[in-house]
Amino acid sequence: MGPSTSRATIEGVSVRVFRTTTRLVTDSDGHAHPGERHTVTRALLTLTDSEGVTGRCLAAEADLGEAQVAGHLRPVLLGRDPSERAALWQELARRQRGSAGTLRDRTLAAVEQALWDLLGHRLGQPVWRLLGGMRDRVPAYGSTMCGDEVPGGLATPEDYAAFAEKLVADGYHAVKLHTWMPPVPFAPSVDMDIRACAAVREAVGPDVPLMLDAHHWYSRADALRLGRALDRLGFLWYEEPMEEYSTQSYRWLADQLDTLVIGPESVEGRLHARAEWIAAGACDILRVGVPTSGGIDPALKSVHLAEAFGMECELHGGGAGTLALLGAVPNSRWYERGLLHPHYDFDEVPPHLTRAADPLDAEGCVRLREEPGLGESYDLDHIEAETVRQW
Ligand code: XYH
Ligand code: MG
Repeated sequence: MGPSTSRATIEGVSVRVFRTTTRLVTDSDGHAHPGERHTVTRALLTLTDSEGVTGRCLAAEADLGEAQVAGHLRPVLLGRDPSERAALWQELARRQRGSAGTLRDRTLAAVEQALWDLLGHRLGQPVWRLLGGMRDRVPAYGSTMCGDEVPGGLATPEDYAAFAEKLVADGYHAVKLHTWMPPVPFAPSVDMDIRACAAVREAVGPDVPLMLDAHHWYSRADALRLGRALDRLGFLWYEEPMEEYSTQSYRWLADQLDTLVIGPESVEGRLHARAEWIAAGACDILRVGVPTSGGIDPALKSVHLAEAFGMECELHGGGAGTLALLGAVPNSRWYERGLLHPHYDFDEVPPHLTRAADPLDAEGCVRLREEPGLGESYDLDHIEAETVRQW
C-alpha cells in the first residue's frame, strides 16, 4: 500500500505545566548562574492530529498561557492541516501586532517547532533530514555562564583560564566567554574583561578559537578599547558589547576592528532587523535564535539571508530545534553548548527528559539524532505525574 494520501487535521492543542528541578538560578537581568537544586515549572505544548500523531515543544509557561492558547493558538490551528506550517505561522505572526505584546516570538517558535516535530513523526524522519540533511554532527563551542563572585567559579581571570583549559580538555573546539555583566554586585570593567580574555588565551594557546560576549551596555569608547584588545589576542568574534538597537554603533565598531563582530542576538524583528544590520554593515557574522525568532523556518530565513552576502549566521543557544537547523545549513559553523560553569553539571539530564538532546561526543561534536521528529525525548510519565495545571 502506498503512502497515506489522506489529509490529517489538527484536533488537539494542549499545554501541561509540570514540576521539574534545576540548579540554575537567574539574576534580575536573566543571566543564568549555578545555585541550589530547586523546583521550577515548565510548559509542554502538544499538538495532536486527526490520526493521533503528536508534535511537542517545551517553553516557558508565560509563553504558553491559557490566554495565548484559547485566544490565538486554538482559533488558528484547530481543524487545519499541520503540513501547512507556513500559512499557520503567518496567521499567528499577523496576530502579534494587535496582541499588546502577549503573543511573542517564543510562542510562535513553540508552535512552529511542534508542527515540525509532528511532521517528522508523520513521515518517520528526523527534522534535520527533512530540512535538507547537510551534516549529521556539529562542532560545539563551550559557552560559559556570565562572570560572578563565586569562589572557584567565574570570579577572576584565573578562574576563566582554568575553566577554558578544562573545556578544551573535555573536547570543545572553541570557547566563548560571557564575562561580568550587570547586575553583578561590582562594576564590570573593560580592564577586567581584557585580563580574563588574556588569561584564557595564555591558558589555551594561540590556536583555539575564542569568542567574547561582553556586558551588553558598554559605550562606544569602552567597546572599542575592549575590541582592540581582542584584535591583539586573536579572538574569533566579539558579541554584544553594546546596546543592539544602535546599528550605527555596531557599524562604527566593526569598521575599526579585525575581530569579527557578530549580531544581533537580542533585538526584535527577526529577518527584517537582520537585513537592516547587514545593510548597515553592523556585523561581520549574523546571529539568530530559533526560540527567539519565531522558530526554525523564520531563523532559516536569516541563515539564508546571511548566505546571500557570503556571511555565516551563528545560532544563539542550543536545544533540539537549533540542532535540527544546524544539520541543514552550510553557513553556520558552531553549536553553542551551554551555558557552562565550573560548579554546574551541564550533562545532568533533568527529570522531565529521558536523555540529553545534545551530548558532546568524543570528537567534540554534537550528533544529530535519527529518531523521527525533533529528537527530544520527554519523560511523559514524569510530566503527567508532575502536572500542576493544564489547558
Ligand atoms: O546570560 O545574557 C546572558 C547571555 O547573553 C546568554 O543568556 C545568552 O545565551 C547568550 O548571549 N548567548 O550567546
Ligand atoms: Mg550572546
